[in-house]
Amino acid sequence: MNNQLRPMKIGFVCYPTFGGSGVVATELGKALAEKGHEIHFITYSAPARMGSLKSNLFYHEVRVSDYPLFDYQPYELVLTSKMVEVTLAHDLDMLHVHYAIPHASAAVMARDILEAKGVYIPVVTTLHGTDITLLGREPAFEPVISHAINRSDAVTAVSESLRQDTIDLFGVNRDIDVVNNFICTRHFQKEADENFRTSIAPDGEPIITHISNFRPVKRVHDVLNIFIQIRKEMNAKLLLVGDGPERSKIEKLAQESGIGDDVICIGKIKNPVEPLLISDLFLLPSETESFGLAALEALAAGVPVIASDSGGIPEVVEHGKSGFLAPVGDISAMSLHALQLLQNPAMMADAKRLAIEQSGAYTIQKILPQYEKIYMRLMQVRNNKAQK
Ligand code: GMT
Repeated sequence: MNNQLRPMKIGFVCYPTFGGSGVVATELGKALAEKGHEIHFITYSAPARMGSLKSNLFYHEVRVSDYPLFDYQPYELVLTSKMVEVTLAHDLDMLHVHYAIPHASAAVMARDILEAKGVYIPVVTTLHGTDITLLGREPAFEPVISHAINRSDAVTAVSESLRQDTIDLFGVNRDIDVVNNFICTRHFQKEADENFRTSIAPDGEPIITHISNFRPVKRVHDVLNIFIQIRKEMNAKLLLVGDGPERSKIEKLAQESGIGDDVICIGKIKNPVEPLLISDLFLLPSETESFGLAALEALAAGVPVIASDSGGIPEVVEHGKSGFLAPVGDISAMSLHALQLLQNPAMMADAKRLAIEQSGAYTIQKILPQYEKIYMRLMQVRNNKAQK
C-alpha cells in the first residue's frame, strides 16, 4: 500500500457486461481490492469479470421493481438511492463511476442528496467513448452528460483523443485527466490451447480474429470484406468472437460470399484471452474507437493489429510496428497490410515481438497508481471540507 494513501472505501458503478468499460472498471476494482482498498460494486448484476468474491470486494445489486405505473422503469433513480444507501451503510470515501450516463449523472445526484445530510463524497467519472462520441451528439442526452461532467469532482478519459472529443463536443472547461486502459499481463502469460487452434484451423491456416459487440460502429462488414480479399490470395480462417445486432447479417454475407466454411463465429465469451492466444492477426476497422481495449488485448497476446486510424487507436497501435493503420473504410489498404504480414514471416515475427513490447506500457501496475493519485487528490479536498 502506498504510504501516503490509506486504504479507502470506494463505490464502483459500471455496466456489468463484457463491454470494455465494464471490463476496465471490474479489473481496476479487483486490483484495488488486492492492494487493500475496500471496493463496493453497485450494479444491476454481478460484473461479468468479477469472479468469486474475495476479501475487500463487495457487490450490491440495483434491483428495479416492475411498477405498473411507469411505461419506463426509473433505473437511474433506483441506482441513485442505492449509491446513497451503500455510501451511508459502508461509510464510503468516494464514488468512481464508469460511463457518463446514467452513472455519472446518478452519482452527482447521490452526492447532492448526501451533502444535504451532511456527508460529503467526491465523484470520479471515467469516460469511455461511446458515452461521448455517440450519445454525446444526441440532443436527448447532451445536457445531462455536460452537467455530469462539469459537476464531477474529477473526470478521466481513457485516451487523449477522447479527452479532446469531450472538450470539442461539450465545450467543457474543466481538467480532464487521461488515464489509459490497461491489461493484466498475467492473464496473457499462458500457452495457447492447441486443440482449440486445430478445431478452428485444421490445416494450420493462419487465424484472423475480430472481437466486438457487433454494433454498427465496429464495421464488422469491413472485417468480412478484408478477409474476403485475403482469402483470394491465401488460405486463412476468420474467427469472430462476440455477439450483437450485426452478427446474423455478417454470417449470412459470409455464406453468400462462398467462404462460409472459413468464417467461424463463436459468440460471446467471458474472456478473450483464449481466442487471442491462437490468433495470428487481429482486425479492428471501427468507425471510431476511443481507445480500443480489444486491440490492446490482442497486442498483449502477441497478435499484431490491423485497424482504422480513428479515435484513440493510434495511441495504442503503432503503425508499421505492432500493426498497421489505415483510414476508416479503406478495405484495400487494410487487406494489403494484412497480406504483407501474413506472407512475410520475418516481418510477422518482428510485429509480434513489438506487439508484446508495446502492450507493456499499459499494464495495470503502471495505470493503477494514476487512479490512486487522483483519489488522493480528492481525499485531500474531502478532508479540507470536513475540517471547515
Ligand atoms: O466498444 C464498445 O462499443 C463498448 C464500449 C464500452 O463502453 O464498453 O467501449 C468503449 O470503451 C472501451 C473501454 O474504455 C474502449 O476501449 C472502446 O474503445 C470504447 N468504444 C468506442 O469508443 C466505440
